[in-house]
Amino acid sequence: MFDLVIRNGTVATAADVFKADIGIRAGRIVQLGEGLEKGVEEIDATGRFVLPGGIDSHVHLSQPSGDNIAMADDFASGTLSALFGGNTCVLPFCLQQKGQSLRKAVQLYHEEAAGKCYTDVSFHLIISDPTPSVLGQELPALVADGYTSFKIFMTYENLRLNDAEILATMDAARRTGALVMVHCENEDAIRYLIGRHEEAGDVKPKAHAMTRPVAVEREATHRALSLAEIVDVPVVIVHVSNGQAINEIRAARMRGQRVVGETCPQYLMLTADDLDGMNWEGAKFVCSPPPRDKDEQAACWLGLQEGVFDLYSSDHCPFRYNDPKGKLNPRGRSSFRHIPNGIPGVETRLPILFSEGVMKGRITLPRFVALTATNHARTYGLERKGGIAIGMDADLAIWDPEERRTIRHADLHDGADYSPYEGLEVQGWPTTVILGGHTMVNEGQLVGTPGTGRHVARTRSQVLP
Ligand code: DUC
Ligand code: ZN
Ligand code: ZN
Repeated sequence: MFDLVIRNGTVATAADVFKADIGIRAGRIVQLGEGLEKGVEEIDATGRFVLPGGIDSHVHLSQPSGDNIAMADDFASGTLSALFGGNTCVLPFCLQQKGQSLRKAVQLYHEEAAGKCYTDVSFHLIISDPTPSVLGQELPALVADGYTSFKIFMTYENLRLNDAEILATMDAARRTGALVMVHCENEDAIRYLIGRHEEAGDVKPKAHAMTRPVAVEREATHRALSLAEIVDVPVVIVHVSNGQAINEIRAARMRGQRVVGETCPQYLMLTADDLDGMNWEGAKFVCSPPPRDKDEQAACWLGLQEGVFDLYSSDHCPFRYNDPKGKLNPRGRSSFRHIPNGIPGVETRLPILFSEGVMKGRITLPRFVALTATNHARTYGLERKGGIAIGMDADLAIWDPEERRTIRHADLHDGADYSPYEGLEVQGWPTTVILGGHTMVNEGQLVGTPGTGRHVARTRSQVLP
């Protein structure tokens, strides 16, 4: 007897598409085949696709974001939104504040997440203060405990590392077997351009994009890849927005480097012109790197098709728009510099790629699964996740490829008050979502409870030698 059987669906993995029933017991997939015997619970997936639950390996939840600014999602609303968007696991960041111990930061995030999650979660670290004790003692211990990846920044005054610090941090990753993710933008170049725009009195949201042009990202991408080559360590280049940065990744790979590229929906769907809205509405699209133009969108699509990108993540980093602690905070109303950086998107990530990618014939269904689940599991060491096979966790999303929706924030579940994709028409939506064998969303209705999702310790990245 199975706990749950999903019948008559079209199953897709990163390798194949096939018809099969799925038998689930004790939270795992235990049988694939035709005409499976009865389950305590049964789901008829006729006419539906059964896919591995989405894994979004780049989200920000409950992250401190500066004085009097509040992120719009905590672990409850953020993972609920992820769940309704077809995800069963998200990887948020655990931010080390300057002077703070990494271990302490991890503890605080665990306290913040406990009992609230609707999907599984697994923390990346953010290292902002790479002292000898952080790199020599705390990091190796945390990696051994399953926090096997961390992000570093080349921008933001209180987060950026200089080249010496980047080298030391990459070297620590090499020694401990952690995977480094790099935010590539040149802080000094941005500061210079901000000064020029402010002098000229240009402080509107669009100036955010103008002060972070492609060259800012290309230079930093080149430098990050060069430093990784010197240390001899693989890296993830996160949230890549344009063709020149893509070419840097291609060139590094041609030299034999191991590089994982990540892009996000905003670089496929938005442009810098979106930051130009009336009444400061452009603030809704302020994120870093900024959206570019149609040609750069095309370059990012090509990157997804040809394999420069292994990862497609949301970079969900939500702030409310009409809120004194959000985009329209008092200082944010006066200059682009003070508009909090980031946009929501954890719930719309998968429907956008399914509709614009699979339904429009740009990518195949197996490529969709690879980009949205399987590669995230392999890159970040999530065992038993990201696939449909015997022994894997029963983390599944059942998609109706016929369902047409117009994206409206009113229908989404995050804590923001807008969607950057308001009005976008999509075809295909995840209607039923299963986490560890528990039906969490059934035909669009929430049936699961908070706390069903747990923190998952990770093993070494498969990208590492
Ligand atoms: N980088 C991110 O990855 N997310 C939001 C803001 C940023 O700069
Ligand atoms: Zn970043
Ligand atoms: Zn991010």
